[in-house]
Amino acid sequence: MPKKKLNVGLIGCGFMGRTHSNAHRKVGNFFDLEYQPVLKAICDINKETAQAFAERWGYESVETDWAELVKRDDIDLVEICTPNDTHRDIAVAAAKAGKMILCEKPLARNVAEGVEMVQAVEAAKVPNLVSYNYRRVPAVTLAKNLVDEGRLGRIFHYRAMFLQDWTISADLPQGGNALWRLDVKVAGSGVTGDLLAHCIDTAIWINGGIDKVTAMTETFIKERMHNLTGKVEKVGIDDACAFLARFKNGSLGTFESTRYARGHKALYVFEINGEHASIAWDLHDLQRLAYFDHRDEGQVRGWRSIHVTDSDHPYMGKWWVPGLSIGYEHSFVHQIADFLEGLAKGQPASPTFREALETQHVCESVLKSAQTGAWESVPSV
Ligand code: SOE
Repeated sequence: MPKKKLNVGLIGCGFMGRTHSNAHRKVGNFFDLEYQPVLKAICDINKETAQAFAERWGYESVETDWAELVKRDDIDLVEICTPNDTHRDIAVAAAKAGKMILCEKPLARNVAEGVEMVQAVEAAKVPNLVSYNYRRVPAVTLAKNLVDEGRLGRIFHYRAMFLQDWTISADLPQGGNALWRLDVKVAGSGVTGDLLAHCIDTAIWINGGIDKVTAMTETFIKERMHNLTGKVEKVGIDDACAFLARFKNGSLGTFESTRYARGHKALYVFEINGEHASIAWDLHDLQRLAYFDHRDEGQVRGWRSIHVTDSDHPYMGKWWVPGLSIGYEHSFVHQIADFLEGLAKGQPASPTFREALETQHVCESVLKSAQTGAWESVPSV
């Protein structure tokens, strides 16, 4: 059967533009899907950048203005891989133009923008998805399945950390290409929106909603040169954030993120402790899931290290043969595979904009609590 074509218009030629483009190129080779993505147009404000990207990844055409791209009749799916301050405007325009949308995380800089985005996609009834890719690492999906099967029993604790060390130097400027994550006007927040958002998304997905949070944040380097103005300017982002959470299911959460953990480049870890069993996962060893089951026979009871590469593990039957690993990039392939499968079945892939708004609410409550010093209730979506 010939596949239906899904014409992709991707905006943003950075790191995320590459992960999404790579996923589109691979997905049809490994997953049996009704739809085949076609790399129709790539957009970047810099024409040379867009042209070089188009050549490397095989895009058919180039745009320098996202507003032109979202209007094109030959585009079905708009992918937003640009800095956070552009998400709302692109998504609202794309929804009005009737396009499906895949947006990089976090959904927006804040809840107000996120709400506008949810309203736009729901009014236009267009399929939409936010790219929280770590959900689709097979070991993380397995963790979710084990919890859903009830193997852990009642959950007592959920703890997660996302640690990096790339902004420790006081000489690092803020703003502009690659450094927009340090500019609060563009990013909306620091580690809370950039890194903890991943931890919160995974936590809500696996352990359910969060009721209340209490947080502390710190900005260690108070001023940095701004690349775009050439002036030394106040730093408005949170460099580090730690918060406590009470989940709706009665379990307790502890979350920490920083870009000042010397030696850690991208250490995302989480652990869940339940009545019968515990689970732990580590991005640096992403193919393994640690599992401890108290019901095992005493003499052999202990932490198992499950190598999540067997054909009956999530997604793994689509790849090589049991025992052979896949990695970070594949979480994006799985994401687009799920999106396309959802399209064929008329069932939205998760997290939709509305679901991702829940994470945005938690981030906003965390930042509020860091200012008020009080416990803050997380509003429901
Ligand atoms: C920041 O350095 C960053 O690239 C995040 O923006 C990504 O979401 C995370 O997956 C890796 O780190």
